Parts: sequence; structure tokens; C-alpha cells
Amino acid sequence: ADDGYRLWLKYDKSAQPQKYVSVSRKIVNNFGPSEVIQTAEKELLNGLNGMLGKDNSSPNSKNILFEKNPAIANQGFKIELLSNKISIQASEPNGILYGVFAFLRQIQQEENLHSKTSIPKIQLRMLNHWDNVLGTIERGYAGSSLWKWYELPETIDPRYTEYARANASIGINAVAINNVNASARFLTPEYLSKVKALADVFRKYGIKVYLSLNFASPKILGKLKTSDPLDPQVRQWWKDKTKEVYQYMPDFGGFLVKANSEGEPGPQEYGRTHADGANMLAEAISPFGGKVIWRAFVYSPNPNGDRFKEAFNEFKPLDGQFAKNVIVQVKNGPIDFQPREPFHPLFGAMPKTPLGLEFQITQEYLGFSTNLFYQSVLFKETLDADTYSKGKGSTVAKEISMIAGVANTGSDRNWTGHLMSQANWYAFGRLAWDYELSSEKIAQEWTKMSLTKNEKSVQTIENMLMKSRETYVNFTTPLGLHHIMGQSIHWGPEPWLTRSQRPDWTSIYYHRADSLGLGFNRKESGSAALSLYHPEVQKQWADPKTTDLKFLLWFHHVAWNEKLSSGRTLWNELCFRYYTGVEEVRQLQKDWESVKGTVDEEIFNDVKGRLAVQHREASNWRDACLLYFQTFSKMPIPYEAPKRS
Ligand code: GCW
Repeated sequence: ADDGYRLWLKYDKSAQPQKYVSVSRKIVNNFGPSEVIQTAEKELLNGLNGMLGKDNSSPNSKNILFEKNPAIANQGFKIELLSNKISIQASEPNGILYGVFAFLRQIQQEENLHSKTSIPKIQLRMLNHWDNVLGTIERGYAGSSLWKWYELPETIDPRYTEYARANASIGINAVAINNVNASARFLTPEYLSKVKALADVFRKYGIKVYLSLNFASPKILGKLKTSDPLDPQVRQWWKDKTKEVYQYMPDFGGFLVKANSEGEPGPQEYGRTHADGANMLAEAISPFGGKVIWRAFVYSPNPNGDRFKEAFNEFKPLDGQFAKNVIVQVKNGPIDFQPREPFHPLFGAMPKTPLGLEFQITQEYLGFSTNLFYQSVLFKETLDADTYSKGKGSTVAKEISMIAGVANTGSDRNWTGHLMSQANWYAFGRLAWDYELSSEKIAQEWTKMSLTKNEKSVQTIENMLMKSRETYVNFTTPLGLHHIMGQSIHWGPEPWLTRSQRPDWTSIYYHRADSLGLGFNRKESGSAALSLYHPEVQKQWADPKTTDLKFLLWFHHVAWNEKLSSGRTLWNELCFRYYTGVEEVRQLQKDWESVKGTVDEEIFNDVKGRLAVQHREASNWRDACLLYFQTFSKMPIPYEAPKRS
């Protein structure tokens, strides 16, 4: 039985070894000595021995050479099949390692071996862990943290290596290992020595470690009276601390900072700007070549404002003021990792500042670990969105210089809770490397390597994955609804939430249901958030008659009996979508039933169980939302709920 532990790195015996008789087990390293190259050798041998057997007696087999090729930019690679050798080339050690995994993928998927050159489009590809000092994970649904702080640094769990391999196999080259709601303790010698132990493992896989920091550390740890970024003592404290960090980890990546956001400390407490705060850290870290990643996830509790606009209003005026080694990390959408959001208006709007794009792989608003939600489709929607900043074709993907995903990993044997959520980790890495890959292609790769090579089942599972995002949107937040989930239970509905610690955490703030209709007017006559976008983008969403129904209620308050482009009234369309969503979950269950016998039985049963949970949850969403919205629309629901079994 398979417990999912091996992820997509299963190197079981190939069913078609004859296809690969030309591949020898002899590896010649002409690249030069490096720790990462040693890893590449080890991984290649391990994969080949597993899939093709240790013995290689074929007289025609070709040695595999690691070679230096300065023409292959960045961490890219070239695999060349020549008459006398198989050559894996790169200009950097990481490139060789990525080339090895790409080569192994060809055999894993039973493809004919082929030459291939691939250069990553985004250079910094990162996971953000929201892992805490005590071993819990904020918004983690797959057990507790992988990092066993109480055992470190003396005990090194072999799982750290397994984790690093998985990341390297999809091109991830950086990890921020602790929560952005950061404990200052991570900067103490006690914790730095533990973090160093992790960095020593990850380095072998070409992965750099970053730390999230608490902006008030000078006060908390340094016992200074202030953490004001313009105070000379504070600046010196950070310089000294940064130097200390680099003594532990000479290749330390940098700091990730959440400041003046959701109660976290920051420069604004002292009347300073985000740029003041970021630049102070940038100055401290620049002698070591490190980076400061400053998050733009900020908003204030203003019941009459629109949270949609706040990050834009705070950051756009700072464009041009950040030091060179600062990256501003922006969430994919303006609110908070909802099942669907329009792209964040900051993309394309800060031409003088390197921007990072942050996705949330862990499924905080996407059904935790009981719902199937293939995020590649969501990732692509954002990456492909056109900002028009430099004319047509200025996609979000082209506007960014780094990409981060909030990790969905944890101590569960299968890493991600829902087995199918492994596909989201995988897809994140693959798209970070090459955002032009299609979601279908990534789904196929993942399925073949992780679940089954049975052609019909691969097709079925690919279809399930591809449909799963829209299904989730349908039964939770169709037509552009957003942020109507439970206050603490983010996987369930609570559209009636009127009171919260903060007005902009309630549901009514977002859906604006009343006797006339539903949706948030963000045109000039409303919050005017739409005006933050390029005029070409505004055009797409300005008129409710022509706005894609996916985004309708993000921008418009629409009358209940308004006829939509689908031919149905808003109310009927809403009912239709909620009902369709639940039906689609039924269909996912049926589809999964059809792959029985072609995937591992333990995995089959586990996913089957989770799909059943999802069906129950989907029915709850539908009933809760429709019965609630009906108190405003006062219209009948034109469907009959199927009897619950
Ligand atoms: O989505 C919200 C989460 C918080 C998180 C915050 C953030 C780490 O509910 O748990 O805090 O976003 O991204 O900072």
C-alpha cells in the first residue's frame, strides 16, 4: 500500500526498460566539484537504479556527462542526446540538478528520451512556511510543522532531505522557514543554530534559507527603547544581528517581513513608511548580498473604505523609494487568497520596484484538506492576466521577479493532507519555473508520476483536477462573491456574519446583499477601486452587461431580477451555480470511482473519503448561502435539493 510519502519521486521499476537501454549508469562529472553536483549524481543514480535496475549490461549504452555550458543562462539546463553520450549541461550547479530531475521525469513518464533546453523564467522561486516556534503551522492542514525545533540542531530528521529533494525536483530554490507573523525568537542564537542545521541540509539541494522577522526585534531581543528604523541604535542593532545571521549561514537568502499588517509591528508606529523600514534592513543585509522581501498585505479597519484599495494606496506612492535589494511581495489578488480574485492592481503599477507574487498553496479558503482544488488553474489565471502596463501582453507573470507560495506541507505521512493537494505543490514549482506550461500538462505529469500510468485513468484524473477549481467556486462563491466564509472556519459558509473584531472581516462588508440586489459596487459611483487598474483593464469590468460573470459581483451591485448574459436572472443564475457546484462534486465522486483498481488502494480509499466529505460540505455551502440570500431576494429557489443520503 502506498501512503503517498514518496510524492512524485517514485522511482519504481519501469514497465518499459527496453526504451532506455542506451542509458548507462556511468556518470562522468566534467562540470567540476560542488556539493550540489554530488547531489545531482546521487539523485541520478538513485532514479536510474530504481527504474532501470542497477545492472546495465547493454553494449550500446552511453555515459551520462555533466558539463559546463556558460551559454545556458541562470539555473537552466540542456539535455543533449548525442551519438556517443548523454550530456547534461548548465552554467550553474543548480542547473545540472534540475537537468537531472528533468531527465528522470522523461523515464518516469515513459516518454522517449529527448533533448531539451529549459531556462527558468523567474529567478527566485520560493516557498513561505507559516511555521511557528511551537511546531504548529498557521493555516496548515497537514499535521504539524516538519521542523522539529526541540530536536534540532543535534538531530537531523531524514525527512528534511526528502523535503529538499521534492523542492529541487520542481526547481524551488528558496524557502522562508517560519511564519510571517514572526516570533523574534528565530533571531536568537538558540534558534539560529537550529535554522543553520536546516540550511546545511537544504544547501545540498541548491535551496537558500530565508527568515521571517519580527520588526520589533530591537526592542524585544535588543532591549532597545525603540524599533524606529531611522534611529541610529536600531540601525546598528540590525547590522550586528544580520552579521551574526551570516556567521551561521554564509549563503543566507534574506529576510521576509510582514509589517503593520494585522497587528504586526512595523515602521508606521514611528511615523515612518514601509520604504523606511525595508531600506533599513536592506542596508544591513546588502554587504552580504542578501535580499529583503517586504509584504504588501496591509489594510486597515475602515468600515467605509474598501480593503481592495489599501495596499495599492499605501505602496504605489512609494514606487522608486525602495533600495535595490528590496522586493515587494504582493498577494495574487487584492483581498486574501479567495477561490477567485481579479489580479492585484499593484501588478504593473510599480515600474521602479521589483515585485514578487505570493500565492497560497495551503488551502485556507479553498476547503482545507478535505476539498479537491487543483490550484494550477488559479495560478495560471493570475499569471496570464494582462495588466496592460506596457501595452497588450504585459501579463502579471512578466511583471514579477520572484514568486512565493505559502507551503501546504506538514507532518502527515503524505505531506499535504489531501493526497491530491500534492499536485498543488508540484504545480506551483513547475509554473514558477515556466509559467507557460499548461495546467493540463502539469496535471498529466503529476498524475503519471504519482498515481497511475493507466491512460484512461490519467485522462479521468486530469479532467477531475481541471474541473475542480470552478466546482469549488460554484458551490462557495460563484459570480464574483468573495470573503463570505466563516470567521474562523474558513472552509465553511457564514454569509450572515455581521460582527467581527474588524468591520472588514465581516461578510456583509463584501457581498452587500440588500432588497435590491447583490455585489460590491467598485465603479466610480461606489468605492472606485476599479479605477486603480489600467484603462484597458477597467474596460473589461466597467459595464455589468459585458463583465465576465466570473468577476461580476466583484465590481457591481446587480439587481436580483437583472437578466445576465447567460439568459438567467441574477437570482436564478446564483441558484443554478450553487446547485451545479454540488452536482459537480457528485460527478467528481463518480469519476474517482472509475479509477478504482488502477491507483493504489489505500490512496483510492483516502481520496474517496475526502470527496464524500467535500460533498457534505458543498451541500452545506449551497443551502446556507441560498437560504441566507433568499431573505433578501425573496424569490423562490428554482431547484429541488436532491435527498441527502
Ligand atoms: O489570509 C490571512 C490569514 C492569516 C495570515 C495572513 C497573512 C499569516 O488568515 O493567517 O497570517 O493572511 O497573509 O499575513
